[in-house]
Amino acid sequence: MGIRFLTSGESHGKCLNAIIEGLPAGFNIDFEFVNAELASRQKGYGRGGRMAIETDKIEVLSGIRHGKTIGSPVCIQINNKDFENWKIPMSADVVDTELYSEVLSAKEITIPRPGHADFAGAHKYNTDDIRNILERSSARETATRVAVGAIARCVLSEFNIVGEFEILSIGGESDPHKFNSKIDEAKNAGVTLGGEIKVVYKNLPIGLGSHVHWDRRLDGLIAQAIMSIPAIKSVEIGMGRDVANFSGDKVHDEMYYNEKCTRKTNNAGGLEGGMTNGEDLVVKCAMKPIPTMISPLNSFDIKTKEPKKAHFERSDTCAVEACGAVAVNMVGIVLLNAFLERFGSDNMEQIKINYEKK
Ligand code: EPS
Repeated sequence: MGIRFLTSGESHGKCLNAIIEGLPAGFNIDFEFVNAELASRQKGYGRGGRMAIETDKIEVLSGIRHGKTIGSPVCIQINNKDFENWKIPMSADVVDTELYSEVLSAKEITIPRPGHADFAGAHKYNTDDIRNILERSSARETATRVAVGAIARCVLSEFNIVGEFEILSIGGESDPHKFNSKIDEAKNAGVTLGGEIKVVYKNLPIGLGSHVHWDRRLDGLIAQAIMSIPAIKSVEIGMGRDVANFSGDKVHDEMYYNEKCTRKTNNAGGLEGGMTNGEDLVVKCAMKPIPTMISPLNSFDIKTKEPKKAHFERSDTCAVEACGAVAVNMVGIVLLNAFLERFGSDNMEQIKINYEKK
């Protein structure tokens, strides 16, 4: 069995947490690496004011002794520094609604943003205060996923498996030198921009995942993990949707034997039959523009039903770079699970023995 994890926390609550179960005993967690990944999620031109407030870092609450895992569930925490400014509106305790009526009504939201979880979430959870939905649907939650993914990658790195991401385009512009001016233009217009991201993992052993069952196919598992990232609207493996436009001889990667299997192309993106084939894993995804905009779209008040402009709250003009950091770490979680399924054990020594026999 691989790892499973749950996250908790609201965007402006006290903290974000994750409990990770199933990590093998006896590997070092590289805290510097984990915190560097968290910092990478905070970066990028076009991020809003919140990132100037936060310095995301993990605090380990359990499951690690002297820097090493011991097989226990690992509980981590990332504090929200901004909570200082939200103590009353985000209080877990009952608050005096008369005394604090001004601050509470200032934080109440009744106009959903098209493209966000606001409308469906308020309906589903039976509330007319969209704050209850926004706080958890905020992409701030992805900080915990980055931390979990970075911990997963500490195991993978012991086997030389490394991942990275690259931004392919922002707002339709694919020249990196023009990204910042594109973002400036959007910011001046009060709108937001999405973009395309590529994630690549190297040195994967052959045969992670399986062809035998739908829910063991690695491409399916990767697609689920990527699509679960807020604002992602599509995911592609290797050549992606272009496979529909060429004949088979232009799509499949011819094979040669030269001490090992080699290929001139990697259109399959490292996956055949739902399994790694020894080539680099290549995953691409598209992020939509963030729905929270200074120039808001038409919407309506869910209490009064009157037409109104959508709610605006501090936001980012562009968070594609942050999304890249989330994507590379989400793929890391899926790969660790596939790796543990193939070579797994409760402890690192045994995993290394199993791996050597591969
Ligand atoms: C985010 C924190 C949020 C936003 C962004 C992502 O901070 P705040 O809401 O305090 O400004 O910057 O989230 C959204 C725009 C969104 O719609 O969810 C973060 O840490 O990534």
